Amino acid sequence: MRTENKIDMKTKRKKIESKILTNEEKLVALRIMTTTRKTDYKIMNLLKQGKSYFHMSAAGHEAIQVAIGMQMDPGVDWAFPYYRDLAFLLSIGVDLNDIFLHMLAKGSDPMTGGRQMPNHWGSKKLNIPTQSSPTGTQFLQAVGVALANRKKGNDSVTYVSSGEGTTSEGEFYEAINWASREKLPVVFVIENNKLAISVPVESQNGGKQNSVAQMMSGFENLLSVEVDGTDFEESFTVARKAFEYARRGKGPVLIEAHVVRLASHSSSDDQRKYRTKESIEADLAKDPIEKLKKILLAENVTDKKSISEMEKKIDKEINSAAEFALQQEEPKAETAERFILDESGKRDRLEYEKSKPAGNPIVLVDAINHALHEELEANEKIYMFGEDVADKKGGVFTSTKGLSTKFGEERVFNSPLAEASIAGVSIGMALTGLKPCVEIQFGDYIWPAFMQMRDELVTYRYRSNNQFSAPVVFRVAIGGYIHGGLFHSQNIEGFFSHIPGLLIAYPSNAADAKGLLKTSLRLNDPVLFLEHKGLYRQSYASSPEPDDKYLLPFGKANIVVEGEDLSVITYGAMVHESNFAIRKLKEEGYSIELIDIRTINPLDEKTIYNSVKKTGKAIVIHEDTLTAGFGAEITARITDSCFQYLDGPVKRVAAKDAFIPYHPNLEKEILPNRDKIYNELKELLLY
Ligand SMILES: Cc1ncc(C[n+]2csc(CCOP(=O)(O)OP(=O)(O)O)c2C)c(N)n1
Repeated sequence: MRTENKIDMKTKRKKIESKILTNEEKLVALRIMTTTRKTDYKIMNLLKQGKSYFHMSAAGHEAIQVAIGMQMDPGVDWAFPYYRDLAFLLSIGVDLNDIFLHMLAKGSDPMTGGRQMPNHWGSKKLNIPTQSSPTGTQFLQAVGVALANRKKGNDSVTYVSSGEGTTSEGEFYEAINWASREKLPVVFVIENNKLAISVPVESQNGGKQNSVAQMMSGFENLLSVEVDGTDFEESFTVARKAFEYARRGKGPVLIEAHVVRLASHSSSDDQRKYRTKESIEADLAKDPIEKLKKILLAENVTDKKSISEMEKKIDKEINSAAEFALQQEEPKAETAERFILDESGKRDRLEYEKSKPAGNPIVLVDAINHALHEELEANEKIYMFGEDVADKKGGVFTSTKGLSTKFGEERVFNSPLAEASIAGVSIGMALTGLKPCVEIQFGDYIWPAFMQMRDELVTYRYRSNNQFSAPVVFRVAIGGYIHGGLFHSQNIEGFFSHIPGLLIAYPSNAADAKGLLKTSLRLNDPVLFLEHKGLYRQSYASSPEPDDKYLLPFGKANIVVEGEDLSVITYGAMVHESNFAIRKLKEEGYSIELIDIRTINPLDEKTIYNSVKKTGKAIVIHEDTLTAGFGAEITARITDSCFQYLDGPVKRVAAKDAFIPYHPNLEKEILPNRDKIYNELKELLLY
């Protein structure tokens, strides 16, 4: 249902340009703030009646939120509000019905379809990517959105908010750093209520007088300001200046709005357990709604009777929105697994293997480089960034050589040395419809990006009920045998294979690498593309180059060698090590089938099972450590599906459960190799 909360945009723009806040705007603000407070009360009542399970209140934060909302151009600007931002949402036109549908987790909840807890806001039409729960991940995505909009030539500002506790997260600094380095129009608003659940700001923040704004004052281009966020007029003035600064292209803004927390942290919390009565009462005396009412009465902008009439009207609107939502259907159980991946069918519609790789022999790293050249040429939405990827270096392994020279540094550029930034910014860019392809220089250093990948990248489609998605391609150099221990040799697929919603490729040769990377760049899902450093220039991993149309499907294994006695299931560098062992055993009269799975998600179970049913024996081989490696998964599935065909135990060969040391004598002890594989194969053959 429509409310009168939203101010007419044309009027709003005109008024903002004039310097004076009008009485009409002040009354609209009071109305939205009151609607917010009363909505919070209503939801708390529904919770007490057992009709909802969770709630977080905006009480005490309303004034700054409405002041910000009034500067926004809804549907043009982008917003990453946080869980307390109900007043912000109402001020940019989110419908009360939608708020209640979301808070009651109904099937038609337009924000998450009942998939997330309440207070996880989102709106496709208002450019609000459905938020998640980790505090602080939103900052870098906001930077990514701002970067994408600048690259697209869109004149829009991105708003992002959090509480002051969240500014202790490293990604906050990374986001301010990136936004400042490129003068991006991002308005960061920190709603400082002096508490992060129970932790007071003094225990949180090392800035002068615990001020976030002062702490960040060293960044060039960043306009950093503090404001009494309980004072609507003051907040409006600061917010207007902030948006003007950002819209004029001067850079990002950080507003630290001092607010009060008038309720417990959430409905699961009781602040009386850790706050004094005096502190709670002191906050109540600063109630932003009471403050604004007092001013409007003193200025004769309104009177008590009109306020009371307004409140009654709001009560009616809220009750009718709640009633409407209560009558709607609950989410259907059969939808619980939908939208983990893209369901548009695009993956099936691509034309695969139209030709056979028949060009000049090419090494794996050059095949990757050529795939990137071809796809950047074919699709202007692709943007490529990471550490050292731009020329003249062109990547520490030269996989991106020549790309920035050919396509310009607008499309291929160096990121700051910060993996969470690479991930978060790429996700933000993808949310706007661009297709980022990013490089993580070494798999060993992907971990700062892990939160963004596990909780953000892969959950966007699911958590927004298919409204937003982030189909970023992460190229990552991984693997040992290159004198890189301890920290340039890790395999990471075991960790990532556990994540739903992430496609994973791990090619073993140049042609597969080119075909799979080109496919990755055309899919609507996020992809982890693993590149083995030891294979980059290895002659036995080279192959005739496929042409520019060549796409390889995910989920199609390659039978490298056909055989009858035993099935070897492997991928990456182990395809070659296994093949050396298999050739030796062939000379001894054994016939062994070698399967390169090529992609970890999806896994081509059919090819594996057909092979095992034929040979009756299976061994799974990978370079990653043994315990909970991906081999354990393949082994379990074979046991599950082929048990009656097996003539022996399903065996595994993998790295020892250790770190990968530097010296070759030590490394050899830990990693699998052709000799170890030979011995294991022989043992299983003789079983
Ligand atoms: C990364 C992460 N760590 C911990 C939490 C649990 N958590 C949720 S809200 C919160 C406090 C946030 O405080 P602040 O940023 O000051 O915002 P406020 O709730 O006070 O508005 C915590 C610790 C979380 N959601 N995400």
